[in-house]
Amino acid sequence: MKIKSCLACLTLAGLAFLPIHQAESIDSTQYMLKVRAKDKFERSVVANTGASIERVGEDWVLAIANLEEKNQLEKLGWVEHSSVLTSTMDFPDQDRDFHNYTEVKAALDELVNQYPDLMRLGSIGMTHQGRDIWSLRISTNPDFSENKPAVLFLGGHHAREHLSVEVPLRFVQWLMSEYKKGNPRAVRYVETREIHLIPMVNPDGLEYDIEGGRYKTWRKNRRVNRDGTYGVDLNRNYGYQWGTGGSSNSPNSETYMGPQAFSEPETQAIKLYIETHKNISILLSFHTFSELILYPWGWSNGSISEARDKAVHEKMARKMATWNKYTPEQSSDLYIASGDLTDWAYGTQKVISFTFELDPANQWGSGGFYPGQGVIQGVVQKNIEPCMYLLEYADNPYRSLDEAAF
Ligand code: 0X9
Ligand code: ZN
Repeated sequence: MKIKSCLACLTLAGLAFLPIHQAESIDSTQYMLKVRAKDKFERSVVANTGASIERVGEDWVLAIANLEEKNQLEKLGWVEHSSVLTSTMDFPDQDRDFHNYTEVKAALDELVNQYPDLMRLGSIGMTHQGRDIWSLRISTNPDFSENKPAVLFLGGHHAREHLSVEVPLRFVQWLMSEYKKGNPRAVRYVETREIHLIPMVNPDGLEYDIEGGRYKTWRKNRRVNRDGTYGVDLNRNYGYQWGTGGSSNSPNSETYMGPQAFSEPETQAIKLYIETHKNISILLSFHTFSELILYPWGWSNGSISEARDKAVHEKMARKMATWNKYTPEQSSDLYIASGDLTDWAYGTQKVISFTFELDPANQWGSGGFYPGQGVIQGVVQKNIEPCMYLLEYADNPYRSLDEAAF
């Protein structure tokens, strides 16, 4: 303790004698900037500040800059987004078992390294702040999609719902470790199914939620809205019955639907992914919390009109609830909300679609969005069988029905 504070004194004393410009240059903060620059001339202006251009878009660039370079670009009025580029965005120490953005990528890389013949990792799009949205596809024939029944598991639409990232990621890790051990079911699913994982749909929001080592209860992404507020609710931005209820057109709102359907790079990426992987027959989108299994519709109190589709959602939800003990119900029984992923995926692509609201059941005493890392293992465990069940029926979800009734 004493030595540390003495060192601090010495450092401070030393700084006091540094010439001003040297003292300033000690600030090593780097910023990731999205800068408006429409052509090579404007890009050269950006480059001339000393900032490094990392990516070039149609009328913008992503650049990494120090404080001085950032100030210069801000004076020009060209900076659209700015965020501190730091590796210290991390969970508070007592929650370090949760995966931040970098750790999710490392976990996915690790899976690919372990099973290079079974996995393909790719970026399906880039967020407002320039983060890649990662997808992992597991298949014994990973270079040729569409030839096997597929299930898509997604997490992290909402920034503060950190368990929703852990469960799909750790389910896939568990499945692969069972595969390696020779568990016959795991082997069968890896060999006969395609398993798609997009564990963190909203990395900008998630990193913001944990920035500074203190949770912010952030929900949306990090779009800079027209009124200077931040964020669109990604689960209100999908383009099926968009904006018809249970969402807000006020940018400052927690459930802001966005300026138009699919205005956000994150929802566009998921849309394109599902549209281009026609073999996805079932999807499961993880959220927290309330311990529910939800299925369409969410935009309307009316139920799915196609009798077999209604029955298959109800049946599968009820069955999955026997394992995790969550409550199965139609989304709109919770509340009406339009523009969510599952309504769009079923409504336009006919994908059998579920939302899980993971643990805890309620806010009081159990931590709500922040239940602590101690619950991770148990929540993953109780959701393994529901995930396995979806893999089982991916070839033909209607197999789960007592067809005699139809
Ligand atoms: O409101 C949501 O997007 C989900 N709940 S959360 O607490 N995780 O935000 C529920 C989505 C269910 N869909 C509808 N009710 N439409
Ligand atoms: Zn959510």
